Amino acid sequence: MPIDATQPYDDANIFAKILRGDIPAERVYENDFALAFHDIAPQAPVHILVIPRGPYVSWDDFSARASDAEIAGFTRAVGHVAREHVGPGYRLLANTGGHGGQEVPHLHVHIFAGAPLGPMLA
Ligand code: DGP
Repeated sequence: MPIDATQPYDDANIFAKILRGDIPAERVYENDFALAFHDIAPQAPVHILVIPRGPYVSWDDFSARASDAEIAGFTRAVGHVAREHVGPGYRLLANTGGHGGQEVPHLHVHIFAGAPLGPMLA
């Protein structure tokens, strides 16, 4: 069920539980500000999610409230995964809010790769 991305952050969400280590995830990379792990229901041969460690619902929330260090650390984590774990070529996607189809209310960037991905929107 898509979420309302304007809601306050709720740390009961599944990605907050992964960050706390309450539930497992197949971790790919982490730094001080971000964590990358495999999506539980991959939609491409390689499907990795990158999330900030901080409590942000969406990209607009993150860009408004996060520190420069958090933004840099998160962006560098996406780049690291793109360089080291996928290729040749990849797609980044951040579903946001109800119209964007976001289901987990913690900012996440999908990285799809591992095969030609076809057109963006069906
Ligand atoms: P979105 O629709 O953009 O909010 O995508 C949420 C993604 O999160 C979806 O592709 C499936 C993935 N996901 C949901 N629950 C879990 C989980 O418990 N573990 C992992 N690794 N991925 C999950």
